[in-house]
Amino acid sequence: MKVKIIGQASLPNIPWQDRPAGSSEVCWRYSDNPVIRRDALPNSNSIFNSAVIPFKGEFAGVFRVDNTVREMKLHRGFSTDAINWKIEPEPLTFQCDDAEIGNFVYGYDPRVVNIDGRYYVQWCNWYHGPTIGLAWSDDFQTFHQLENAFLPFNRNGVLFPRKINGNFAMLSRPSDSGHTPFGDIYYSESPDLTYWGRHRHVMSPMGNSWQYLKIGGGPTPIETAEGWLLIYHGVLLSCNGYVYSAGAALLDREQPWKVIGRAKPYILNPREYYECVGDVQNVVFPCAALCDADTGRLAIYYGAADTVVALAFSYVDDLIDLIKTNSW
Ligand code: BMA
Repeated sequence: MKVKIIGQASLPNIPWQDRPAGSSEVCWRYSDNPVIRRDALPNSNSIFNSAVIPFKGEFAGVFRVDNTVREMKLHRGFSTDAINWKIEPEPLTFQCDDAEIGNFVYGYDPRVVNIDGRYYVQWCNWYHGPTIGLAWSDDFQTFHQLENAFLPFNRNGVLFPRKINGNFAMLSRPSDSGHTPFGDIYYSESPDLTYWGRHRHVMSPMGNSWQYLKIGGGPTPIETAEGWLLIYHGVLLSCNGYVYSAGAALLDREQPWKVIGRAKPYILNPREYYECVGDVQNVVFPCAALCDADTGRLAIYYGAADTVVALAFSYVDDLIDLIKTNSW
């Protein structure tokens, strides 16, 4: 391993398969995808765009479950190997001091991060429109909901795993109330997770590419000596609708709104059957990545076709090499 990974623990039990012989792909898929099927719960229509995290030597996660009423809920789950998951049939509930904020209408696309030993969930939360919901838990049992980070309309809230400039830091993607046909990634800071400011522009879509229409942050950024490794999604509009792919970028460690590099090719795009066929065709949507600091192995969890959760592997070194050698 060449690049030093910072602030991540050893994760010897990270799920892993070697890159298939003869493959030159920067990301390669788990051979038994999808890892979570759409009917993993008795009343699930689909389970996708979900977040997992190391927890007490094993793994925990927050899952997007759209039920057979087509309500969008968040469910907690646990796993010993991060591949076989026990997802709780009942949706997650949040303790909240403010009944208006705690009135859960819908939630989707969760991310989970550990900051100083506390778990924080970020999700797209309805409050007169989609915005960024936040909650914390010390034990994955009781979840305390905080104020929404921003006004509607916003999606893809992604906290950094440590404070930056003494503040909590988050990426987000201001949007509109519908299937937003635009979108840049922004950066914001907060001293207390209630009041957000120091808003900075991070990056815009890139014309004439897989991400020309809109982009949004994905898994929790991974700190390396070279910068924050950000995996994100990007969208193009074809004559057959939106196509969601994933890419990689490197952001400055202390000023993450400064982009050091941005790989030109996507790292993952919809091409397997379960990515191309489902409730929404042609979607790969990463929301979490496990990382082993010793080897640089990455296990990337992504929603496929808005229907199932799939898993792909890569190396931190390989993504950073790609960013450095083939960048915009
Ligand atoms: C986005 C979000 C995601 C979804 C994607 C593709 O706007 O709603 O949850 O995966 O569209 O439908």
